Amino acid sequence: MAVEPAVYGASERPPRGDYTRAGSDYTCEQDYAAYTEEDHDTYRRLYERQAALVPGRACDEFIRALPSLGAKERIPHFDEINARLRKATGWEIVTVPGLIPEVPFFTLLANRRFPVTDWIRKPHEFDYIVEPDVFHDLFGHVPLLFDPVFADHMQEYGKGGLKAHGLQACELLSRLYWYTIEFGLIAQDDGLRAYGAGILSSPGELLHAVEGPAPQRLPLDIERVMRTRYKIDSYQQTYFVIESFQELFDKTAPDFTPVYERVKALPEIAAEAPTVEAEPAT
Ligand code: HBI
Ligand code: FE
Repeated sequence: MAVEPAVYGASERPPRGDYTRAGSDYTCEQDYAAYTEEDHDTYRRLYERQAALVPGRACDEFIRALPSLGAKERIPHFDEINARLRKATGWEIVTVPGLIPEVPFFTLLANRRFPVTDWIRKPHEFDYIVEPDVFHDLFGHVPLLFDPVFADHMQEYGKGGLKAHGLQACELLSRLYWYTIEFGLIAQDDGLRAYGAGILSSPGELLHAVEGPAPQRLPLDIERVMRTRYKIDSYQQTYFVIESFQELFDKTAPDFTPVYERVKALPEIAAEAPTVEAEPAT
């Protein structure tokens, strides 16, 4: 059954990927035969570059689980990753043609199924790509699904997404996703580390986020995050830092219904807003 591609953020372009392959839940088969030698070479080069940068910059849980992705010199078969992932945390990855709408996306997460795009960027897009491809989805997101606490958090996020949809609060919840699962930082014993997939799959953003002088790094505050807009076409100027995945799990466990009501009544904060907001004159 053919389905409509998702509309992502403010982007006006139609997403790439062949959505005629997708079933009603937006999943399809990994089209392994469609990969060319150039595609495998792109994956190998992306993996090699990024694997060299993650020591000392990615969180311990990520570093430990990275080998579980398997093949580095070619695009892995998702089935092979699933044999290990199911055993570790009961999660599995499923193939999607690209970005999918919020409700099917949240439904997959709520069922411990993580959607992974199967196509890979072209060589001229090696350094920058707007939409997630198989390298971002696998290298960025899948290692942490091997961590039990993070894995449970992702499922709760999916359930929360379905609830937020009914409350017209998906935009607020997607900011939480953005500033944690995509661009989150974690303070570990030996220093600041990245756990967000958007950081971990980008060489430039990894250096900028973890050790760059420019961005502001704030402790995770759910309401502050939900008020903060984000930019999809530049490095982040604001990151939110957690102390542990348990903190992330605990802070996102409460019912957000009253939080959404409070946040909707408050002004938005720009992506680059300074930490200290101007005090009203008294
Ligand atoms: N679809 N394949 C895919 N991957 C995503 O990360 C994704 C998506 N659809 C919606 C979506 N993310 C966002 O709405 C998140 O903010 C929840
Ligand atoms: Fe992502």
